[in-house]
Amino acid sequence: MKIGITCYPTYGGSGALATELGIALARRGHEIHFITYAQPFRLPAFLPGVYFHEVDVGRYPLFEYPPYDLALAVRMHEVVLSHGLDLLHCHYAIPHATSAWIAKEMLAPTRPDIRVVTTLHGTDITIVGQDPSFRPITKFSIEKSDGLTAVSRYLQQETLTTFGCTACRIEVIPNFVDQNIYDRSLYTSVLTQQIDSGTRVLMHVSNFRAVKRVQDVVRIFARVHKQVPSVLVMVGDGPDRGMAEAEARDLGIQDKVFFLGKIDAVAPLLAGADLFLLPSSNESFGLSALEALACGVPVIGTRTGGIPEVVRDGETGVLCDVGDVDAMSDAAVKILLDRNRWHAMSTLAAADARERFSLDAIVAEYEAFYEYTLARIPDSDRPQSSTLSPTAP
Ligand code: GMT
Repeated sequence: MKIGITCYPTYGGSGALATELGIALARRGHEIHFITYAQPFRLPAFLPGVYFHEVDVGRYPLFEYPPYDLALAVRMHEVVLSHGLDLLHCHYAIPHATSAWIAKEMLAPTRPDIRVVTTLHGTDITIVGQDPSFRPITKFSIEKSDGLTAVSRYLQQETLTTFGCTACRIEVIPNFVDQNIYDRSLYTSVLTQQIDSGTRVLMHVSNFRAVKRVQDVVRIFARVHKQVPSVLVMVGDGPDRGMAEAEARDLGIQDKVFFLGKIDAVAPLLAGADLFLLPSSNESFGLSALEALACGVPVIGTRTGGIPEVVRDGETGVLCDVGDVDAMSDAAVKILLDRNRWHAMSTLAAADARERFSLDAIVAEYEAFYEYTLARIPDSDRPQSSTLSPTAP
């Protein structure tokens, strides 16, 4: 198949997943065209069968807000025609699914067979999609997609209930992890040069947005550090980094908290971690938690959204209520002080990630979903009342 993939190219779970999906599909013989405003951060310079088409918004003094969604639709239209794409796969509904719908309308006379698949990732439904400025267009765009997937059962249900599209068919295809990269045994910890062997490493990786509650990460660590010699490694950057740095200073632990900034390859870092902290207020899936589990790092997190579908509470990590910093730090201390329990959790975490979220199995699910979507009846033959597919494979 020839597939166009549109995602946010910057740091973030949806962009990471979309890029790794494209790379895996290319390895399986498909031709992949990334269509976005910058080279996706996890895409190496050149890979056979993978192409990158930059969306140039252009500048005009009248445009206080340059219309990226229109420029994207035009680029999608052009790439479909010039490369004969079969399908456009949009990751994150806004504005990608809207642009794809515009491109599809433009393509109707020449390529009525083009299909649009949209993967819902999280805040496109739970936050941005609920904003009154975007809600109607989010609902419209997802209903106009030929195929819809969500990364967790939680997100599937959330979409159905919050948008009230009870007839929508949304296939759950969970995120995956590449065990050839996320494997503790592949790396000698890059952290050991800086950290004593008896010191435990707690880690957090995110885009430091409000939903991640990065101050809670620092507060949990502060309590753990009082009882267990440890450091906190913070990977990533974003709007709340300053608040997290200030919290570390206020708590007098700034010399134990390392802010590393944005790092492309997190697996070598995760491989040196003892615990991963994810105290988010909501999380449709928690790809960073899955990457940690695959590296044998138990997760201390919140019992919210799709996290319980990824982390087995009590087995591969411990989940607590949002904001319950005491419970999360208590759980962390107990695991860190009991090496047998840590080893058991670490081993199970890696095995469970491998078994339930393997790249090969989940990429094959996407392939099957593409084939199913391409084989469906054309729009023109579809009954007016049914905007979305009744059943998927
Ligand atoms: O930054 C992103 O990539 C999107 C981001 C979001 O805010 O929607 O992440 C979402 O998609 C990831 C990949 O599917 C999930 O692992 C994250 O849980 C999800 N984030 C939230 O739901 C907050």
